Amino acid sequence: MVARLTDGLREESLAALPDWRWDAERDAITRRFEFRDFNQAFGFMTRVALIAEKADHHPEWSNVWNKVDILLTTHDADGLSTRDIQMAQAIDALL
Ligand code: HBI
Repeated sequence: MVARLTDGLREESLAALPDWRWDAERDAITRRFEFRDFNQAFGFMTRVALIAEKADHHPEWSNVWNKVDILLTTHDADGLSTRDIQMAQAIDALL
């Protein structure tokens, strides 16, 4: 069972993830990605999917043409956990 991040740890973690926003209602982090076209966006989603499978930690996401919106939260913690922070870092490293 992974623990939900405390307010302090969340603020500290988000300081290192400046492109992500905290969704207080969901206790989740979100980011919008924009690519040249659908092909680039879908290629990105494919790479994220492989990381998610390997980490056994899956995003909530949507795609409209060249835009991909990702939300990360941990069902098992009923909120934000270190698994979401690690996943956000891994996703940003794909760019
Ligand atoms: N993905 N975002 C997210 N949160 C989880 O808690 C989670 C998951 N993917 C798989 C997973 N948990 C499994 O470990 C549990 O459902 C058993």
